[in-house]
Amino acid sequence: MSRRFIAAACQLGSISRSESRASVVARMIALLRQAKERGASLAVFPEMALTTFFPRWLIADEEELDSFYEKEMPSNETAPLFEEARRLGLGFYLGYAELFRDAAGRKRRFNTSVLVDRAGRIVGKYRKVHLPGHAEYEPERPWQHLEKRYFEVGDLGFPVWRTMGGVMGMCLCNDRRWPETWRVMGMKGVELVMLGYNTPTANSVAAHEGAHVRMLHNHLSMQAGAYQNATWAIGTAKGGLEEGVDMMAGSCIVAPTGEIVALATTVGDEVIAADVDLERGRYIKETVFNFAKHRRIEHYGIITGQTAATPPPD
Ligand code: CDT
Repeated sequence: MSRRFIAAACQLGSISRSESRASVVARMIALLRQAKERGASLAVFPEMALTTFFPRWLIADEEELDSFYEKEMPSNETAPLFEEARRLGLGFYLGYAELFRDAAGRKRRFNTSVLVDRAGRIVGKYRKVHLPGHAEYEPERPWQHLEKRYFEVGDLGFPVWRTMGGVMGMCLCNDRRWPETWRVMGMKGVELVMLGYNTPTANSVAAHEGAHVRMLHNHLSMQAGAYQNATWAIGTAKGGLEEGVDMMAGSCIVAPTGEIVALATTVGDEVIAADVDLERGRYIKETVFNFAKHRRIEHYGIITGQTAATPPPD
């Protein structure tokens, strides 16, 4: 299978609370077709791509809460997306809220993404590890970020998959800010990391943090993660004014050199594409980030041994 192909980020504009899955899926199919016209064979959709970003609300009614989760993938509502991607010969990454009952009958909820190959088969699943926000309602916030309430911490680690010509990895939104996310996949030889995000343009608990700085952090995280692990990265946003909250767009495709090679210019539904050569990171993996040669694991134990930082006493 070719190690060089065109990949697309399929950014979505805002999704209202009342928008149906059918309507969102129709928008996504339109984006897939545009990606195909651009020559793409891989498309990356946002985190929780099928609904509005519901963790911004405290939702007390369980039936209503459950309505934001997918109980199967594909489902009747998402099957047309899978069918169209297969017809077009496009693999894709899709983020969604996952709900299932385990063997003990307990409801399990994860913030999940799947990787679908060009034949329409799900070849990989990832469940978000770094859940941002809080678990209890916080009245001082202009909007909530209740991911810690609505999801369990992912239980699948950071797997990679050899598929579609390369070593593919996934993560979700806040994961991109953590170097550990990238390095664990880097240690598995990842060549392309796909991720979707839902990020407000304002910091709800630190109003002084400007939108430009937040966009800088968005790109900085992906560019550093890509370069330091010599991998491609595709980050796809859900942007625009969604239920009164302005969501950052800025979807991008980052080369293993850390350079942004494609960047969204709108905050709405938009396809960006780039020529992805999976060989491009090889010289970095063999030189400056030749892990076998240069990593000094005898000094890294603290990274997995503790969570909080412990500065020396005054
Ligand atoms: N969805 C997601 O992970 N968003 C976060 C916003 C953090 S604000 C509590 C992000 O890191 O972009």
